[in-house]
Amino acid sequence: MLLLSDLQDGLLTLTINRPEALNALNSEVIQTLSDAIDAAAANADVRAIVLTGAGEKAFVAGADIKEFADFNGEQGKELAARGQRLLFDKVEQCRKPVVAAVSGFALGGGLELAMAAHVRVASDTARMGLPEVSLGVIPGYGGTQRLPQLIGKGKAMELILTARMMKADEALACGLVNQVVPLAELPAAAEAMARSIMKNAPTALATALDAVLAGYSREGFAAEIESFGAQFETEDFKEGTQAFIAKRKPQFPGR
Ligand code: DAK
Repeated sequence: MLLLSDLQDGLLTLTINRPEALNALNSEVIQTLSDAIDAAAANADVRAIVLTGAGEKAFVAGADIKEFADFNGEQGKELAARGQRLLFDKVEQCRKPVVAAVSGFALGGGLELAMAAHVRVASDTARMGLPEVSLGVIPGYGGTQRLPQLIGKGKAMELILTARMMKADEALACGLVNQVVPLAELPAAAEAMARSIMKNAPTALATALDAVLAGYSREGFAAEIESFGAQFETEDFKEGTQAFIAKRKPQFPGR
């Protein structure tokens, strides 16, 4: 099963279960998770959601590179738009609080998913980054928008342009995650965070979520989708993704 689901006393835990591929997001995972968020939103027994990845090595190591390596620009644009609508916006716009529990790698689409959640609790082993430009692509699931919203433009620029990974202490210091705990304590800490939110009035929580989101423009997301698709037409994209699959360093032809 690609997604494990467990409901206990109003708290739904959704676990992306593809540990052999470090829980990479292929289209099936995206659709399954999207359906699960819809079901949770409609289920009065669910008061909050914890979103996590199976195994300790990764929350989610990104979009499935093997799946999109041979896409053209139009397919890239369509998939970015579809993915944003199906999953990333749906998580962010969910009117029940969503807490991401992040252990190990949260890279690319994985970090974008964690950023779409409302609160992030990480283990001290977490490694986070947007490595897309090292693959010849750009963040396509809202990362160019949500990272600056969370940590500010300057630091977000640095992370996106260098493609480097951040450790948990740095992520905490810049506000990318809300709390860092030892790995063994992560499930309990994420649950405690969710339950401390869930004890509050559900209608007030839903309205507060809406009000916070109302302050952010949607224009940047549309621009990201356009630029993301265009990047799929470049030699840099072909080289970056092929190099990942062949497990070698890319040699970017550039312009
Ligand atoms: N996709 C597919 N498979 C992945 C993967 C990924 N993102 N990440 C890891 N895997 C697979 C590896 O290929 C390997 O599979 P086998 O070789 O065993 O078959 C298995 O998971 C274990 O990974 P490693 O052997 O590489 O494990 P290591 O401990 O050596 O390294 C690592 C861990 C996280 C440093 C490494 O796996 C890594 O660099 N992974 C890729 C990280 C990354 O660049 N993620 C993608 C970022 S770009 C799109 C919209 C948005 C996006 C894309 C498309 N469309 C709308 C089309 C966003 C793109 C991204 O997320």
